Amino acid sequence: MNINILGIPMDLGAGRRGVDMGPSALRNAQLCQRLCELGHQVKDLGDVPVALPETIDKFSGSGLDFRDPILEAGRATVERLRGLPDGVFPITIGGDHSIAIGTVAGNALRGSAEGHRMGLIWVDAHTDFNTPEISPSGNIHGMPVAQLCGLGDADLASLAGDWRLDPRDIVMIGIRSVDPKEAALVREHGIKIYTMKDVDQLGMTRIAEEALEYLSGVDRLHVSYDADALDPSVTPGTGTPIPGGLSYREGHLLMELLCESGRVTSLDIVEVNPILDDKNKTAEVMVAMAASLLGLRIL
Ligand code: 6HN
Ligand code: MN
Ligand code: MN
Ligand code: MN
Repeated sequence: MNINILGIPMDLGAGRRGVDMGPSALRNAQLCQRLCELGHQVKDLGDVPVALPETIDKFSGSGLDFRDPILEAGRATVERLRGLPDGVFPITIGGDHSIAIGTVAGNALRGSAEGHRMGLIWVDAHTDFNTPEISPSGNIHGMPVAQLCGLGDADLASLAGDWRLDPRDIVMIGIRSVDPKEAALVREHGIKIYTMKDVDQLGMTRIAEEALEYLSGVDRLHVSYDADALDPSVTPGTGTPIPGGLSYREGHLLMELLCESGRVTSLDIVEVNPILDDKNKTAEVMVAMAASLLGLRIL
């Protein structure tokens, strides 16, 4: 397979600094080499330009912190992804989770002016379904899924042109921290959610099977993998760690089963924060997760 890596060194959507160094940490953890060893052709496209917080006005534009520079990086992300040739599998590496507004939009619009029917598998401790009105933190990394569905800030939503993600084409896995108003909004939109309780009770095999069946009608499938989906003992280097997360094996098993399905068409790896990490352990774990999603069956 032809894999293209695109870095988005973004920390403007998060409450803590340092996640902008995620792309470096993931490259340092041999992302390209690991995928090459699996027999893929891998090309690193470098990074999308992202403004430095020290050089800009936090309150520019809409009143949402750093909305304008996040919008600008989102536009650049959409342009880079849209222009990729058919058959390329993009891996976008963050950066905080606000980058997913641009990555999902860009992948949905690739090779189709009106946009594909895109399925989204959101692997995260959080549902990231806040809007500016209900967000307790005001941080845009807590809002990308709502934005993709057309809620919230109109300019961020229009990164995808007229295309919108259908809430019924979303499956979330690993969820264990949702803000009260966010929970009501998620319920109202009928998003399919597997909490950690579901992971405990049903097991990851059944969840992966159900998720793929549930998304059987989509023609593109994007996986957005937040490092905080995993337990903080596995991925300590992340800005909003929540205890009681996926084990190392549960995280891998999900990737292995998605790999086996042959249906995934793009991937994000986000929220790796080297400042908070232990000797780049989190980046190494997330590289291993990507390798499981893109592994070849050898046994
Ligand atoms: N992430 N729900 C919290 C907020 O600030 O809206 C946390 C969001 C975390 C976002 O980890 O990608
Ligand atoms: Mn997230
Ligand atoms: Mn299509
Ligand atoms: Mn999260």
